Amino acid sequence: MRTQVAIIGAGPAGVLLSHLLAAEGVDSVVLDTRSEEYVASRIRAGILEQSTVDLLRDVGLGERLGREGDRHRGIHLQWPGERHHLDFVDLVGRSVWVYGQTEVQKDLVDAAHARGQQLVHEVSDTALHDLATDRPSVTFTDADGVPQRLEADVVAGCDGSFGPSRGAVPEGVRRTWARTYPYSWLGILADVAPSTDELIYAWHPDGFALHSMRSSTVSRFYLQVPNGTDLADWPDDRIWDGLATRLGHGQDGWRLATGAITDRSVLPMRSFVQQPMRHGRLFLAGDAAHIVPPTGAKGLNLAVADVALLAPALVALLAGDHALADAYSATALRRVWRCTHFSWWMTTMLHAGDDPFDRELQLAQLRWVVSSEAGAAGLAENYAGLPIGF
Ligand code: FAS
Ligand code: PHB
Repeated sequence: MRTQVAIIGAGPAGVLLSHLLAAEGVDSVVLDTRSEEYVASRIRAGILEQSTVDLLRDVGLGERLGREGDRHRGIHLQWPGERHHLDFVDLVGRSVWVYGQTEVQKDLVDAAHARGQQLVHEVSDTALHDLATDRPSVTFTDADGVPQRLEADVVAGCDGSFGPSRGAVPEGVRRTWARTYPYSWLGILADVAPSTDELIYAWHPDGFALHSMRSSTVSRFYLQVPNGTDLADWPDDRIWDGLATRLGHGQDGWRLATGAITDRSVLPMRSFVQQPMRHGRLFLAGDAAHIVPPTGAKGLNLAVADVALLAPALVALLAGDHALADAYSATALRRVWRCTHFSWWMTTMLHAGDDPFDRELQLAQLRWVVSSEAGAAGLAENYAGLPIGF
């Protein structure tokens, strides 16, 4: 097999990259260990920032998003007895959209099928070769158990936090930073109309809670739980009681509606950055290069921003112009570290620990953010997203 760009990973980063390359006449093949159905079914991100929406619209992927996406002006920040709305449009002139990653993935894959994109699923034994040459390749075993070699001009590592690409950067070349937070998120999907117009991020002494949503009939909730939490210890009643307490059920007449829980999972909270995001003819994008705690709603949006930078860099490289490819890692990492900081800042501000001094600091920071236009604009600027290429 031969192509111009071998893409490892058929998640949002990999399939969006193939879409942007195809628009410029560059051929690619996308590989994934999982089935197309499995990748499409993963419940993950829910919020698209302005830059992501603008990009998807610009490249012909915005039609269903425009019909089914829900534009939000801002978010609510809450702590016991108080709830404050931050209006991003008033503060920084940018919005966010509620449109689940599963929907983005569906739109990407539908477009891939429509253009005849090669998506090779259920592969195994993926390995990267000769990355320091101009003839790299990827070997793998296909779904029929047949060993394959995909020769390419470039390899794009879009294989998430557990793929082989990040490890293909030699130890002496790569540098990594990692932080594991002392709590996780228990996330649920529920068949119940949202009890709020826009997302509620709630600080509470029992732990953080988030009221998000997927549509007018499906809500998405998260609860801060200890690391290693067993879902068996959280029956439905305990989940709803915890959400009601932390989100302020009964506060100023507000009520939390409950419903059938259709999906539940525990998500550890991690920050991770690897640099450089390029080694020879290997380029990393998305979770393959960085992980952020989801408190800032940055994971998916950062993957999109990487690919928006990488696609034109690869098109130019394949035409003989190396400038954008040589600048890719440094340019991408500026945004990666900005989003890594913001995600850390939102996470440490909103998740109560046991230390009473830290709790007072968190409440003081929340009071400042909701009462100071500068503080509110700082959150809005980061949450609603910086322009691509920041
Ligand atoms: P992805 O992980 O989506 O895709 C990588 C793909 O590579 C996968 O399909 C995988 O099967 C494939 N792959 C792995 N190893 C391979 C190999 N050896 N060979 C071939 N293919 C291989 N972000 C938010 O903003 N909000 C959230 O609420 C949120 N919740 C999340 C919950 C979970 C459980 C996880 C894991 C992530 C969550 N994220 C969230 C972050 C998430 O949305 C990611 O940022 C986003 O999926 C990144 O997209 P990709 O970089 O394409 O990586
Ligand atoms: C979600 O809806 O899944 C979601 C929303 C905002 C976040 C994290 C997750 O910060």
